[in-house]
Amino acid sequence: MNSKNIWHRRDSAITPEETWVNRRQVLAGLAAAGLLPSSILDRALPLKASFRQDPQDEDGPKLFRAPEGTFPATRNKSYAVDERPLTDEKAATSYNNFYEFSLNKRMVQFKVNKFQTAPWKVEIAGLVEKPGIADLEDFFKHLRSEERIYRFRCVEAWSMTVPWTGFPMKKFLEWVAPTKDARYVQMFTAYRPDEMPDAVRTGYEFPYYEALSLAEAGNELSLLAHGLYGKELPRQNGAPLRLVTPWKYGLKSIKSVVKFEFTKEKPPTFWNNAQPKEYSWHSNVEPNVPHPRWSQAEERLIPNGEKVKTLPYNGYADLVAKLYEK
Ligand SMILES: Nc1nc2c(c(=O)[nH]1)N[C@H]1C(S)=C(S)[C@@H](COP(=O)(O)O)O[C@H]1N2
Ligand SMILES: [Mo]
Repeated sequence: MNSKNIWHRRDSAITPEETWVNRRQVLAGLAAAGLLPSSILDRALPLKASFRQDPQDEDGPKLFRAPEGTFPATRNKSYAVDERPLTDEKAATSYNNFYEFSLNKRMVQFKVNKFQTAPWKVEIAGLVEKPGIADLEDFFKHLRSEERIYRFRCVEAWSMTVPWTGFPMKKFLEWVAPTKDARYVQMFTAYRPDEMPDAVRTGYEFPYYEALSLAEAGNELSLLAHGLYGKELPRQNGAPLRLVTPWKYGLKSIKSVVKFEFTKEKPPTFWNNAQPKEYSWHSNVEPNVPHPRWSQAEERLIPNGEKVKTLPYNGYADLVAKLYEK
């Protein structure tokens, strides 16, 4: 175990996704903003400070609060992780990929401070019986929350083990009822450049978008999460509603979702569109399929950097392998 491994490494070394962007644009953007290199930032951050934002903070923008009585949700014991410890809450909420806010994982938690998550509306569109615009509160009226502990594996070969609270996506599908022609669901993240410091200047084309086949979305593992560690999701983790598909690389787990669109044709997805040779449409966790620039056989547990073997489908083969049998 090497405790220095994660926190003292240059973020650029573990953020391969960033390298495809026009580097000049990125660097110009950072220089314009007066930012220091990430290695210096890492050391400058107050490691012992409290990283959570208080959802009741009166001074900041309005934040979504789950209805009274939502937490603690019943823990679904079918989804536990026995072979490794739960990731420390502070680590899971202070080491984030959310490029609209910052390409620096340690900075996302601070750069979300202008992001308003209440009121939150969600558009349901396309090939569906109940199209329209729902208030996020409506989800809580129609769907029951539960807590599940999942492995979470980023394509960059680090991983966490975290307790999500959310709605099984299968129940969401039953509620909105895709028509018989629908085969996919595409999802979109909110796009608010005024509240998202890196949404424009880094050269990525936001909003972020992802998609699942309906068979994947209806699999028992797919979760629409609104909570983490028994509280509302912090904004850096995708408040107020984000997807979690634990057998896929983290990039599929789209954050801060504002739209679900049901389609017949296979929709494009953000990373597959940007770098098709590096990120497949499915992005399932496949330890035997190396990324073009690194191995996927092992992963580093956050925060201590302990190396463990990556499991096929991230340890969920018994539940999802059948989706991909030819
Ligand atoms: N909108 C949006 N969703 C996103 C991302 C992003 O940059 N923007 N990053 C993805 C990646 S690469 C990962 S690993 C996870 C990280 O989730 P976490 O910060 O809650 O651990 O969010 C995913 N969802
Ligand atoms: Mo990721």
